[in-house]
Amino acid sequence: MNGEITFSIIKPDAFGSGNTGPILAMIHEAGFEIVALKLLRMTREQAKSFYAIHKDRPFYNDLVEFMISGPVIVMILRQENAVDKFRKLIGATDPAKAEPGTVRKRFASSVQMNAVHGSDSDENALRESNFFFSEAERCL
Ligand code: FUP
Repeated sequence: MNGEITFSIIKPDAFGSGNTGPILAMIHEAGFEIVALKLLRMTREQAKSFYAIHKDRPFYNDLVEFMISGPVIVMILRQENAVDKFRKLIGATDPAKAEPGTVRKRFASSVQMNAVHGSDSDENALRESNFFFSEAERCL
């Protein structure tokens, strides 16, 4: 995975706790450039479709309800090897297993309320970016 973009969400828990500023600062300090960003509240249909890959998992319905429980910030970020570098910055899905200094270690409270999303492949980075942003909304 050595593409230049990744897609991220600051989830309702982190946005609602006022942690957007510190998280954006960590993203900036890690060398990412913001290519696109917006604040929105996902519809249930959007959240279901975004997480469709998990639709048969037992946590799917709760995850969808959580993701629509408040506003989120969606963004496209750029840096060399963006996907891998961003996954390293955010840490493990479960904050109890996340490395010290990662976003999830600092701001996540559970596997579900884990503060941020980061794409897991170049292919998904593209798919997820296209899900929320038109070409005209990107400052490439
Ligand atoms: P990640 O790629 O780190 O976001 O993690 P996954 O793709 O494994 O999971 C996607 C999302 O599902 C996670 F952000 C949180 C949620 N999830 C749960 O709510 N419960 C679980 O047991 C596993 C994942």
